[in-house]
Amino acid sequence: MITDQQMLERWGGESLHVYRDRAADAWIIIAVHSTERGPSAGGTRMKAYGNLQEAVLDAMKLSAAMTLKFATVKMAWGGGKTVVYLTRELDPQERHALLLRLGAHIKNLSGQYYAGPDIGTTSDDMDVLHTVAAPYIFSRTPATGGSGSSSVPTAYGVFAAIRATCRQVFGTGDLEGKRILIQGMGNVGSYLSHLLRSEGAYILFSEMNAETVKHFEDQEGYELVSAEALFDTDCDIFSPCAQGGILDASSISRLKCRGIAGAANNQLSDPALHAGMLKERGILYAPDFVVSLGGAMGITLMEAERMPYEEVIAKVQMAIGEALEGIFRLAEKENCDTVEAAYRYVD
Ligand code: PPY
Repeated sequence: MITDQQMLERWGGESLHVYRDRAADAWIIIAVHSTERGPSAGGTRMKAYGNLQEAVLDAMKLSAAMTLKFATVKMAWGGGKTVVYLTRELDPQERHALLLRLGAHIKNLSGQYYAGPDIGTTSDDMDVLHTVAAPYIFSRTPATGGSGSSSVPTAYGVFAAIRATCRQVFGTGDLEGKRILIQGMGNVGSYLSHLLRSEGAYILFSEMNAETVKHFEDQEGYELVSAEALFDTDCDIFSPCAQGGILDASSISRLKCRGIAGAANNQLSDPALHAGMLKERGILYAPDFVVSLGGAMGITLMEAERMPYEEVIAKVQMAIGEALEGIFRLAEKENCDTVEAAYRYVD
């Protein structure tokens, strides 16, 4: 058992705000990891957790990942994240009222933290938050002047990361005939699959939602991989684009891929330990906080810097490709795993 003090010290963040929301039987956690480079920013995750500790830990880990994302591309932002831990189903009015109360908490932080959407929230929810927490809300709907979902810049970033990973593993970034296994065909996974296919890649996918499975099997002709077979399937690149924490000693021992590059946050259960295991198995791991930073970069460039969309997409791909190239080179030179190399690269 580690103490709360040890937990907070290991996290290394600045402030952790935990609010009890009695009306919705929910907990709101806002983790401000760093404001050293600039205000903190990060999405709003709304979902059920097993208990409060799990929810708080998730907010802490996700906010730390945001700091790394912005630092990798030297942007003047820091890491923050909101977790709304739901303990029961809410009807639409209750959910709306909860969002307004969350907005008041964000407003109270006076610009230390800027929010956007994440798992469980949408641009429509950002419109609601904006009514009470302007100007600290990103990714509103285009109808109200926002940049909408960040899934497309995120997908372009993952696409660039897969190319950079292939270049390192196979000596060429040519994706023709490469077998890419995507876990999770949500907004990012599905957009990514189209980018990859247009370059001649062969797409395998795993997905929980039956309707989505049917669409991608029947309409797109992708190869379905069952959840049980996910880690045992032969592929060139495995791209986790669903939940975090999927890579541990057991799954890593089964993998039959040459590289990993996906959008999910915090893919390694224990980054220091599991990055080493992947290295030993000869699997090139593109650190998730680099692969997935296209969303954060896209949102802040479009909304805070008003950069045109096409320029943002080009910049996201360039920045992620360059960062991974630098990280892979550093890992080779220092004979360390890629997560360690990424921390050194960011420093
Ligand atoms: C993420 O990349 O995980 C994010 O949360 C993206 C983001 C960045 C800035 C504001 C809101 C969301």
